[in-house]
Amino acid sequence: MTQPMDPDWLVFHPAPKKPDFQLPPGAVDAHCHVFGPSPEFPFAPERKYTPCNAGKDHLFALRDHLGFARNVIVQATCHGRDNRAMMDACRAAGDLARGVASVGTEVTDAELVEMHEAGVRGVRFNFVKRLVDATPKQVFMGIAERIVKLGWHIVVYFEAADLEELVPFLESLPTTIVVDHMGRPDVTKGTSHPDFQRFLQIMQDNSNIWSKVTCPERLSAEGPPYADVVPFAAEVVRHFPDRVLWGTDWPHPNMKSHMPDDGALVDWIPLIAPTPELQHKLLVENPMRLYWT
Ligand code: 0GY
Repeated sequence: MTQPMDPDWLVFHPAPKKPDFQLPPGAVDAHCHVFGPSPEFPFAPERKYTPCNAGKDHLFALRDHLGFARNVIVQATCHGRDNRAMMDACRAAGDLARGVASVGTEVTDAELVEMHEAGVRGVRFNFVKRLVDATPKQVFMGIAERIVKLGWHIVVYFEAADLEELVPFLESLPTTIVVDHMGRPDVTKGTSHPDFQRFLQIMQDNSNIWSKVTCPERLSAEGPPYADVVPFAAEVVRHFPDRVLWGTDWPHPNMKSHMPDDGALVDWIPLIAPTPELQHKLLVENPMRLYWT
């Protein structure tokens, strides 16, 4: 049965602009999702939101329109630990997509191998309370110990306020860690605020921690063109050019203020990575190293 989307759900932009910024050949959109389509891929009973359908065909059309070569498809919480829609999209894309899964302790080794064959190269540990029920850290640690054998990494999503409490856990994880959206800084506080400085220091202290410099539309207090987020992302790119990733976050779950134009988001990239060398690392070298080797 088709599941109707939440009444306040904002649907992805129907006709994004062609970006003015020309992406380098081989650029990777390293953070995006698929939603369903349901009923083929139903949303999970435990989900905290019901989105619109946003399937692989739309995603691939957007990839081509914006000028990306590849996608990294991150399992969205509306699908819980049912990774079928994400894996189906990865398989359909052939070598042009990789995936990040959500798994629980019930996952079998055979299922992990099947995911790897579909293109999965990481798991996501989500600590954002509005998106998921809490998972004990020892459960995450048990999963980490299993996926490390496949050469996978761990994507972590948390709110800035939770970083301090999470540091010992993050520092104990046995593989590469990728932090979603710079740990969601409060951009109204400025880059010199201790919270953001702590985040930079943690990256400085742990060479296995990467950051996605993503989601200006989510972090901005001002709205488009997201100038208030530029100093944060630019600082992370400047300090850690070999450990940053960029993605559209299409189809932009849970945006309430507005729906971004994905082409305008691409035009934001040269503001945070001002040289061709930084752009190449951010968009090609780094994601290729993490997902395609
Ligand atoms: C994002 C952000 C969000 C949602 C999810 O999996 C998800 O449901 O990631 C959010 O609501 O902040 O990265 O897409």
